[in-house]
Amino acid sequence: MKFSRASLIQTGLVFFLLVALFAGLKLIRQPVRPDSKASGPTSVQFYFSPSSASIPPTTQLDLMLNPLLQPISFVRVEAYFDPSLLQLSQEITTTPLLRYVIQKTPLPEANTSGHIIIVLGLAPEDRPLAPASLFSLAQLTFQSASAQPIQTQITFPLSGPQIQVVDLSLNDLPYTTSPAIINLNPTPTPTAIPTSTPTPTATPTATPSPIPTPTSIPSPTPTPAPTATPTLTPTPTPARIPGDANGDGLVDGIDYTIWVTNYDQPTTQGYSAADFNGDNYVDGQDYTIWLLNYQA
Ligand SMILES: [Ca+2]
Ligand SMILES: [Ca+2]
Repeated sequence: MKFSRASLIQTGLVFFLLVALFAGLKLIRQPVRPDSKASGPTSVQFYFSPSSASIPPTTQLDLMLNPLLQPISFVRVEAYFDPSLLQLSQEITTTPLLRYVIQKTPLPEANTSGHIIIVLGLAPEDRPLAPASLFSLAQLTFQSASAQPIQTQITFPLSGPQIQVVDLSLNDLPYTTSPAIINLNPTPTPTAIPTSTPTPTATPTATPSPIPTPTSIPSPTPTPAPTATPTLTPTPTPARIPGDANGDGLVDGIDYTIWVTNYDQPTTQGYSAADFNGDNYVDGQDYTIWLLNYQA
């Protein structure tokens, strides 16, 4: 009997230990569980307000941007419409929140091509006021250019470099777009013949993708024989301040002018051509680097 009693105690002890171990593991594991908060940038939204309209009468459509709390420093956006059906009735106006109008298609050009390009930058003095919630990026006023009752759309390019949104954390923000639906000269009797209007497939001008010149890998500086005292290696002073295109030690309007001159072009000139992030292309990322380092 004493033999079985001992084994009973032993088994009980082992069981107890196992339970304790299991509970302990659970306790340890629970707080470790990651919150999956490491979310990257969220998709900003481009859309028109109103999202559908009947023309005539002449109607203003607001090109809206919802940054979803990400402070915006730079926006490039394009839109297409069928100029045989719609015409802009006045010049495009843009938001005062992004005061640097880098590019804006003039009315005659837009009404000929049916293609609108808008490129806006945050002014350096507006850095604390970077728009982070829903705002009207641009105002487009359309009138009918056709007498036929027809449905048409104002569309965004599907993907590619035609749209770029950069925030103050230098994120290239992903985006979603929704077109505007325009009912031209709607007939009073709503004979709902849903003729699918062929959307004006505006041939997007294929921007030549920059030839990715391999960025020279910095050769590791030969570390001297390990000395006993771990001296802090002084960080090598960069040759130039980020955003300083002309290398005069200042980040100012001259550097902005150099950026504008080289905007939307491939380059291998680095800082001298305002390619501050060294990706061999001059775009909104470089603009934001200039902006973040601008000295009044
Ligand atoms: Ca400079
Ligand atoms: Ca660049």
